[in-house]
Amino acid sequence: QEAHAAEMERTFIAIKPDGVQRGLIAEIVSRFERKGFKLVAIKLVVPSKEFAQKHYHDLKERPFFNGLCEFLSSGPVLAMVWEGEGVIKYGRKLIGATDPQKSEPGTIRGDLAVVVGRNIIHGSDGPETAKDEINLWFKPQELVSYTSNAEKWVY
Ligand code: 3AN
Repeated sequence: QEAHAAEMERTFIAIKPDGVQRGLIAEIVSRFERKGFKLVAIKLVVPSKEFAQKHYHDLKERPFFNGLCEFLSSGPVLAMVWEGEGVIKYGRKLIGATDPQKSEPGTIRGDLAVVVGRNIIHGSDGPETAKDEINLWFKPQELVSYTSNAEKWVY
């Protein structure tokens, strides 16, 4: 299984200030862990507003852009990189629909959030954004390569 380990898919996941303040870090991290995905980077940061604008640059024409960037930079964010087969798409599935009113029960937003402006978590929406967001939030040396003992039982 070593052969595909090097090119395993990665995604950027962030617990936003509301999720951190509500004490949901362990709950959310544990859902990704239990699934069988592997944590390769993690840090707690308070992003500047400029940094938040970079992160959400795709949404700059939307009416909620300013409020969203104010919010993301209002407190600590738990930034992470998770690795695993299909982790980008399946990570989005674990997270649930953007609007928590439409997220299914069993998903992170379905179980833990109520309104779209406070939907507690971000996940990259495709391979290109995953790459860009990982590069924006992390230096290459912050991504940790290691063999997890669970891997041979997950794959
Ligand atoms: P997702 O986070 O599910 O990928 P996006 O990329 O459409 O959804 O939106 C990014 C973030 O913008 C959402 N997580 C949410 O916090 C915020 N957002 C999206 N739509 C709205 C809205 N109608 N009003 C307020 N905030 C919104």
